[in-house]
Parts: sequence; structure tokens; C-alpha cells
Amino acid sequence: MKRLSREHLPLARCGVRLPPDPGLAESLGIVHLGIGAFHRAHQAVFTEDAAVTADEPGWGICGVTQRSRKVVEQLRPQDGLYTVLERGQREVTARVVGQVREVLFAAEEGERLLQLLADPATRVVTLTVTEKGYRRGEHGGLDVGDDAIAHDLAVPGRGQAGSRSVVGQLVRGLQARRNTEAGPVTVLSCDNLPENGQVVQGLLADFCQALPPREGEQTAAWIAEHVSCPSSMVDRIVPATSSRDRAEATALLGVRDEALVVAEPFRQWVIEDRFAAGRPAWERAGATLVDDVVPYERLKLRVLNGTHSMLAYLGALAGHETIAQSVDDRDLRTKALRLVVDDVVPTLQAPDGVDVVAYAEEVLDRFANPALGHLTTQVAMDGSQKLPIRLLGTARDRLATGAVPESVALAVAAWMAYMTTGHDVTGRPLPLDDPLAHRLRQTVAGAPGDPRSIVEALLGVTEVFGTDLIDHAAFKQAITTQFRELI
Ligand code: CS2
Repeated sequence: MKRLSREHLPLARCGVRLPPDPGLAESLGIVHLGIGAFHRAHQAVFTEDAAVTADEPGWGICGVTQRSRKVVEQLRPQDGLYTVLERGQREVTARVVGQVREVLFAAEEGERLLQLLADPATRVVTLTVTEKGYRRGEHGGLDVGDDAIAHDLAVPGRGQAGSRSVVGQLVRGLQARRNTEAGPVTVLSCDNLPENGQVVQGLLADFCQALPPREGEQTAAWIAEHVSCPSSMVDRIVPATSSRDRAEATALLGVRDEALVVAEPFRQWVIEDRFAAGRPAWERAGATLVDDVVPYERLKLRVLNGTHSMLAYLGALAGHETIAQSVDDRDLRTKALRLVVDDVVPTLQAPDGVDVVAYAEEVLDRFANPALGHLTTQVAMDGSQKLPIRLLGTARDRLATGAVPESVALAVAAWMAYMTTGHDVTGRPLPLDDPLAHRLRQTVAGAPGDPRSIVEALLGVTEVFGTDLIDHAAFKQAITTQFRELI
């Protein structure tokens, strides 16, 4: 079976959309850090649609992978081509995307990355590096004690290649841009973080602050004048690609695609329209350009991602392998809706005209799509990074009004039970895939065995719960009561 490439495209057949003319993405305009499945199913699709509808070349994407060469080996032999297998409830379609023109592995190709970040043709840098990729400390600023950050601060000279962290790569690239007078650029985060543009801006400033004074001041001043960091909210469910997906795609396409991604039909992108050097006509591809993203992102993070995490932990503990099975469980669907109605709605200023409960029902219907095969354990990953963003902001807002967020307490208790028991009701092991896994396991192991002590010990993990939540006795009691039920 031939492998997908410009030479071996799928036969034009129903249900398969071929990539546009390669000339449309010939020249690079975007560097994307974190070219995982989500980027390939979301921003790259929006960017290609924008290029086609606006007939606007010059927005080809160079994707940069951080962790390993795997994505390079998946995409480079395919001329950057890959398929998005779109799984609706009743039909499957396939679309071959051609907007990614180059792929780099940062750890081995740092010089090329630096060159591209300093290239005047690069006008937008986008990020999907997941919550942990920003290497933030417990107070939200840059964790200068992080090994990769410490390494990158020590990289000799300015604009040097070899940075291991995303923030280091950005600052060294912006220094190289300054040194070559390559002009303004926009850095656009597309991660599930509140006010992600401000987060990036702050991290760049923190890194400059930690540089030798003169170098840091010059770099920070240049960034302040030439770099825009707008926020954006992204939404598309992109489950991990399975062997079943690959087999189905091969049969549909008639070629083998090693970079296949799977996604739901729905996609949304709300972007703060503040760009220093222009942008693709993303609105021509269905994106929403706004002045203020906050209402959209808070709605999505607290309703969609908050219920997603609740259903992931409660569902996994109940023996449900997929999110669809969890949301088919009437009891769990009701609990997810209660989280929205009782705890989230009172904390939201939803975008004009949005009915939050109706939005929540639509989200749960999207979760219920059995064709996606979205695993509860995939959504359960990185809970220490996700809970503060998706659930604990809601908790703090409710506690500030004197209310006890019982549904948030249930979701937190479910995370704690997922971590503490390590298996579901059938005895199936539940993986703890989390950057703080060791710290969390040690915390549980060091606590006395009773539920109250375990909850108390975990609430003491300040990287997750800060220093305030442990002092809310009623919230702690609500978590303990639910935790005792779940273990
Ligand atoms: C999910 C998100 O894995 C997870 O944590 O909650 O990836 C979710 O699928 C997306 O944010 C949906 O837009």
C-alpha cells in the first residue's frame, strides 16, 4: 500500500476531499509550536480554508514538535500531508490537508527554527503546547527553577539556537528577529488557558527579567514594541488516533497515512483581533474575530472542559472506557448538568445571546458521539494542570459569594479517587499520566489512610490548589464526603 504524499494522493472519490494546489501554501507565513493532533485538526484546517476562500498564498505552516521525532517521521515523508477523519454520528468523511509545508524537531533542528522565527516572512507564531508546556510556577509566572528554563537562560549569547523550552525558543527567536530587524510578529496561544495571550506575554517578560539586565531590558523593550500576544479560544474534540481509525482511513483513501488525525465535525475558534503583522483571513473559514475573548473562553473552559474532566474521572471510576459511555450514563449526565446549572452558570457573563444551559446540552450531545471513541483516560491526563483552569476558578468564585460548590467538590473528589484507587469498579487499572504524578503519589502515600486525611493532604498540594482552598472547611468537607463515597 503506497504512503500518502504529493505523488500518491488518494483517488478522488466520495467522502474524500483532496488538498488544494500546493502553491497556495508554498511560502511559509506561520510557525506553529506543538504540532500535535489538535493543531492538525483545528488551526491548520482553518488556515487552509482561509487560504482557499481568500485565494491568499503566503500562510504555509512550519510545524515544530517538542517531545520527539515521531511527528517529523509521520509528516516529512508525506510532504506534510495528512488526513482529518471526521466522525459525525452518522457519517465519516476524510479530508487531506496540505497547509503544513515543513516539520521540525526543535531539539535537533534549533538552528532552522531560529531562522524561521527571525524570518520577516514569518508573521504569526501559534502555540498548542498543552497547559504543562508553558512551564509556569504555582503563582502562574514562569518557573525559572524548571530544568529546561534554567538551561535556556544559560544559552550563551543572544538569539542562540538550542532552547529546550517553548518560552526559551520564543525569546531566542525574537532576539534573532531583533538582531536582524525582521519586524513585528504575533504570538497566538491556542491552548486551554484563561487569557492565554496575557499568559504568553507575561512568560516572555519573566524570561527577559531573568536574563542579564542589559540583555533582558533590550529584549523586553523590543518585544513590547514589536510583538502582539492576542488571546484565543479553541474548540474541537480530537481523540487520540486508534488502529481502527488507521485501518478505516486506509480503506477509504487507498493510501496509508501515518499522520492521520480524527475529529468531530464541530470546530470553533474565537480570536482577539490584535495582530502586529497581519494574519490569514480566518473569518473566511468560520473563525470569530472579537475584541474580547474572555466571555467565550470562560464559557468554554468552565462548561465544556469542566464537565469533560468530571465525566472523565467519574466515568473512568464507573468502568466507562469512553466519554460517550459516561455521558450515556443518566446519573453522570445529570451530575455534569448540575455542575453547569448550580456552580458554573452563577460565575459566568456569557457572550451576548448565549444560553449557557442550552450550550451545555449541546456540549453533552457532542460528548455522546459514540463514533469518536474518546477515552476517559485521555481526558483524565494532566489533571494537576487542568483542574485549576476548568474547575477551581469556578470553586473560588462560588466560595467568594458564600456558596459551597458541591458539584465542583464532586469533580475534585472524583479526581482524587481516580488517583488514589488507581482502578475502576471492575479492577481495570487507571493510569496516572500527570507531570506531578510522583508528587501526588507521594502525597497520598504519606497521608494517614483515612479519607479526610487524604483529602487534606491533596488539598495541600499548592501547585494545584494554591494556599487558599484548604482553608475552606465546608468545601473540604464536601470533597471528603464525596471522596468517601467514591473510594
Ligand atoms: C479535553 C480537551 O483532553 C481534554 O482535556 O477536555 O482536549 C477537549 O477535547 C477540547 O478542549 C475540546 O475543544
